[in-house]
Amino acid sequence: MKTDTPVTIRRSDYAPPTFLVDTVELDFDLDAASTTVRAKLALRRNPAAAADAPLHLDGDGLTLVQAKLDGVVLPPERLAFAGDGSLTIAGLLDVAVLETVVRIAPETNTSLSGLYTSGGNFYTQCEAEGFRRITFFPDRPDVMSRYTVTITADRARVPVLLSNGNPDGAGDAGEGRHRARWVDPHPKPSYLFALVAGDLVAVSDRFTTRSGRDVALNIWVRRGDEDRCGHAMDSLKRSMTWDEDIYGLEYDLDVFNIAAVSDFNMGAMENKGLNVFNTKYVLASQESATDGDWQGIETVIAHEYFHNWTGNRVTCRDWFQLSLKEGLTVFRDQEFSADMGSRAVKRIRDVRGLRAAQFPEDAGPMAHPVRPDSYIEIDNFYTPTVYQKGAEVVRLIHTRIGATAFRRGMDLYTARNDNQAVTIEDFVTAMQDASGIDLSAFYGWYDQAGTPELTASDSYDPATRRFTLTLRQQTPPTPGQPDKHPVPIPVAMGLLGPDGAPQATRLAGENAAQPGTRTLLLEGTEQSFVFEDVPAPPVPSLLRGFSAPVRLRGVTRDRLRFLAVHDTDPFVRWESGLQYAASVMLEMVAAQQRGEPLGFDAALAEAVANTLAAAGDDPAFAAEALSLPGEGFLADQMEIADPVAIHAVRQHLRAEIGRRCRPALRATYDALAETGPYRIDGTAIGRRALRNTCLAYLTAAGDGPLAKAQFDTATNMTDSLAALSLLADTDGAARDKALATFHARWRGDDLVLDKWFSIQAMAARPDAIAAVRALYTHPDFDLRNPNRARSLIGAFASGNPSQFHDLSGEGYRFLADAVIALDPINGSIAARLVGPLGQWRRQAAARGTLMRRELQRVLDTPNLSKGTFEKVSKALL
Ligand code: 0A1
Ligand code: ZN
Repeated sequence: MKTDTPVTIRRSDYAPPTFLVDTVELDFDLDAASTTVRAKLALRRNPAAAADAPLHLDGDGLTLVQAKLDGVVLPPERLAFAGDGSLTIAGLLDVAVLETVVRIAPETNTSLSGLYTSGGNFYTQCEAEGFRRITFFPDRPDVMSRYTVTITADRARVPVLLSNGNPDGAGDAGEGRHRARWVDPHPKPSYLFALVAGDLVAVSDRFTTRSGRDVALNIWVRRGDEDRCGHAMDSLKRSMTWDEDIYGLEYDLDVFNIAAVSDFNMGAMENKGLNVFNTKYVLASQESATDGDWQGIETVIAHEYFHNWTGNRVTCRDWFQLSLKEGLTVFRDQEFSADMGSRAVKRIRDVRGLRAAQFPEDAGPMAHPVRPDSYIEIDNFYTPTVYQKGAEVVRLIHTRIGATAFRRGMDLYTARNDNQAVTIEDFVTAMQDASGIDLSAFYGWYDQAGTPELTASDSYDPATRRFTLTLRQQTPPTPGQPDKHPVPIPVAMGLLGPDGAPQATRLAGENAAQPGTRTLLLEGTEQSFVFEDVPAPPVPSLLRGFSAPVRLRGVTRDRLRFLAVHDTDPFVRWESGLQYAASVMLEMVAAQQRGEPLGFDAALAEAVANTLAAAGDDPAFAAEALSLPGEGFLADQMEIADPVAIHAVRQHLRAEIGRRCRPALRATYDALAETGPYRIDGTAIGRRALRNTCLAYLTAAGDGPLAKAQFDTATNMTDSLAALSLLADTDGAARDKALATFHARWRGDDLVLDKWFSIQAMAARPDAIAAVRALYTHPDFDLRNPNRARSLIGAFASGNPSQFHDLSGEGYRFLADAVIALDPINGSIAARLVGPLGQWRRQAAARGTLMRRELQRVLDTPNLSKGTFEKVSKALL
């Protein structure tokens, strides 16, 4: 039996709130089984709303004990409850005070939205719509209020009581209980409310802002984790300095608290003055954290800190504007990380990530614009499109108007919109006003889904010495958007002479030639650019630095090889090598499908040899250049993917390159052996990355003992895990022993144990599905913990394509079983994990049918969460 079909919320239906809430007083009497929340709201009719409009309060799973309006208890007939738990009260004066008392049960809250417990401590998560699980409130971001919070709890079991803003007194509450008060002077939307309470310890430091404010910095963790917070604290201080230096933005409270929790749905949350973090993005030590973990911490700490201005001081009017804060804040954290390390390598990694997650999303059933038109469950729209593509769109504007005008635009944006809930128009307008450049065409990037395809063609006329470059764009249709319009595409480019030397460029109509990179702007469907005085047929280098999130077509293999060696732009050098390899590999996939021998393109071995020879200059870049296109990237290039053939080709190539380049790979591997103390700077990380890339090729070529030796002697998690993941793909005793050793050593550390689950889930062995099913019932597996659920279910479905797509359909069945089991526990995570089944249109019919059958089985499950319903029903359309 199907319950109510969930409602679709549309952007075009936006209506302002009927009442504003100027101040909120919250009083929590904390108890894991039954917490009492008293709320006092100072209400004021919104001048923008009708004079007789009723008050609408969201609520979800709340037990109402009492409601008083202007001091008088409201009789039940004044309270109109709706099926979704919300409450409407009519007949209010223009100014009113509402007091409510509700009960909630944090310890049975497995959704991790609202107030919940983890390891006996209390945490909240309110974005996007969790505050309504704490108290009755107009839970929408355009209602901004000043909060005062009082927390009372058992002193012995809950010694630490935290909320937003600045502390404002604490004291005894009798009967073994104590109390603390917090005042947040800044008005904020309810999604930024936070409470953290429990038996926690702080790692503390201080920061003095540019204008002299002394800020206490605290990172709150479980006892025993104190010695793993150093990197998070350093990253925080660097972020604070960077935002002052680059944007003139300072912190605005006396304390900045971060609390780490091991049960958390996402990476972290920017609650005003009290960020809550997944432990994964706080805790790190040499022994337990990989280089990826160190970098992830730096990025996420920066991201949440930067939200204090882009998100908190200036927030979103409604959830359709989510990218207003997320796209902009990702852009800011990307730039921060680029400034902290190698800009080129950072850009390569970000583009890799965009293509791995966002491009497929934009070509699948959940494709949506950066600013969506509708949603059923907003949790489903915290996506690579809203975050990463949103950041690319901000970058397009940055490229278009230049860094100086962009900074002026940011000043204007924050000054005009401070303490307001605004829209993407307010951002674009500020950038336009600051630059004097018409940016109206850029709304196409916000409102149109799908990845534009950019095709380049050119001709050279020796008689006139003219070179004509023609750029053409086209965006494929996406669900609900059959017809697409052209969008403005900045194409950063240069020309190389036949000898590979960079050439100055002069467009027809210009007086002088310009050296270096210049940016062409493709505005219509097709446009030709004529370059004058070109002495010989040049090779164009296009989309330098990945100047637009598009798929570039039409570059020949010869040119790719040429650009990979000669271009001045490191991104294009890397990209050309990657595209060359991808083109060769896709041809091999076709051969594999026809049952023909795979062969080998000697140019690939040559490229590897050249890269290794020059690797000393920039090992991090070399590691990127040596990494073959991933299986997902290749699948995304194919109309109908063939995950098994892709895997076979990639393995074959790795082994072949490993064999042909063995001496050079081995020499590099040996030369990069760690000698001095462990460091996590860019150079040290780059050296480890390159060394482990060499190890992967050598292992693929049959040098098994090397990985075992590295595993046995590694002194840091990066090297240990790199070796273990290679061993995990092999057969035999060494594999089992290494996995057992690793488990025995790390069984007490959740974050490392997640890696142990993931490595096995991603091992491309024929018994993978059975192994994953066995791990699902392992005593250390816990479906309720999002990190653990992702480490097994997500890692298998997204990180092991050849086994997930096994023709038996058992991989699909496992995923559907897990989603059905998880949905009633945590619908938000279940909806995220179900994603890979939605890609059935990109698989051959035999697989597609099996995938659809599992989607249907999920859809037929009674009481499915709104989020999972939305993902599955859209996938089946
Ligand atoms: N605003 C956070 C992301 C976030 C979103 C939802 C959450 O719970 C369902 C938690 C965090 C960020 O961008 O970091
Ligand atoms: Zn964010």
